[in-house]
Amino acid sequence: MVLFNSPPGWQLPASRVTPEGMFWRRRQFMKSLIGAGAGFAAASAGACQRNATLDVELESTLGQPLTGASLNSAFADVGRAPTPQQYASSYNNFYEFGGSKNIWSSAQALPTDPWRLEVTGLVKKPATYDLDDLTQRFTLEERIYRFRCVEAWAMVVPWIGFPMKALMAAVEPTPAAKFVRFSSYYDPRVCPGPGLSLRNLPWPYTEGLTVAEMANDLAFFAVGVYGRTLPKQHGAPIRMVVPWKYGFKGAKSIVKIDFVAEQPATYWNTLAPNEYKFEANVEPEVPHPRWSQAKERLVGKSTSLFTWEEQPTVIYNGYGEYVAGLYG
Ligand SMILES: Nc1nc2c(c(=O)[nH]1)N[C@H]1C(S)=C(S)[C@@H](COP(=O)(O)O)O[C@H]1N2
Ligand SMILES: [Mo]
Repeated sequence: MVLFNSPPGWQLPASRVTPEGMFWRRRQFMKSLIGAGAGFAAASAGACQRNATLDVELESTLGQPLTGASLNSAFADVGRAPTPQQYASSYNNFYEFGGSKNIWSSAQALPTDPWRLEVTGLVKKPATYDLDDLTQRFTLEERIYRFRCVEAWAMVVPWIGFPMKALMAAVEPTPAAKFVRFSSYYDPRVCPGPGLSLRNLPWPYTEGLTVAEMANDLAFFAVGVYGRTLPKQHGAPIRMVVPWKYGFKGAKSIVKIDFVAEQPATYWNTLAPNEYKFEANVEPEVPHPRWSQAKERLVGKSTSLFTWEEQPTVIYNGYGEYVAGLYG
């Protein structure tokens, strides 16, 4: 069966498969595609557009309509069509719910209502937001962003949410705040993790930015995608989106945001510091220790069941005009 045209090199020998690499376990993924059925055949691209033939079970995970968010025209065109949602929302990384890409159904165990997001640390006005606050306290907008995983797959996603700097304005970081730590939901009774072979992982999943990065125009909190509230597999009810960085920087299902003075420890950087840098900007010239970053493979294509389209990787994932100044 030829669902994949896999270029040599990205089917890693099992001995070299590390946590982030585990999602290339292709068999498991192929099973998920077959399970999802014929709906994958006639995919149509487009923000806020869902396919009538979307798999029913997958469709039941896709969240509630989220209206009133207008498309920000500065982030409407990335030179590529949005990835059809049936691909983006069934091909995820969320290690709390399994080590494969096929976690969309197991992620439904994530309890999102009630939700508490605590913003604390070096701020003048600490705050706690509940589920309704996330969609009501800040002005929501839609932004179509490129997305690039460190493992070289890429997509284009119409997120709905608000700029991180709007939250910063609400909590007022003090001058002592230099970094921000984002912590994901974790409950060992709910999150089976990626499997028995990987124990003692540094849960909860944490990520971090500098305060300057967080204040950048691009840095975004998503509470929705494709016109609806975030599905659990994408990190409901709120996740980070920092499109000039590799995907692992975008912590999902955030419960805590801490403004701190020193660079915080983060999940992947703790596990494998030479492979997953704290900064983790998309840089085609800087190879991952185990593979090149010069090219990327686009997830989903309308003409076939599933194909990878290869494209050159772009510095800062195409967002240099916004962020290059941060790294002088
Ligand atoms: N809490 C949590 N956040 C996470 C991850 C995770 O395993 N747990 N995976 C990261 C990685 S490696 C990627 S590529 C993106 C994938 O986001 P998506 O599944 O919504 O496309 O989520 C990131 N955020
Ligand atoms: Mo990733």
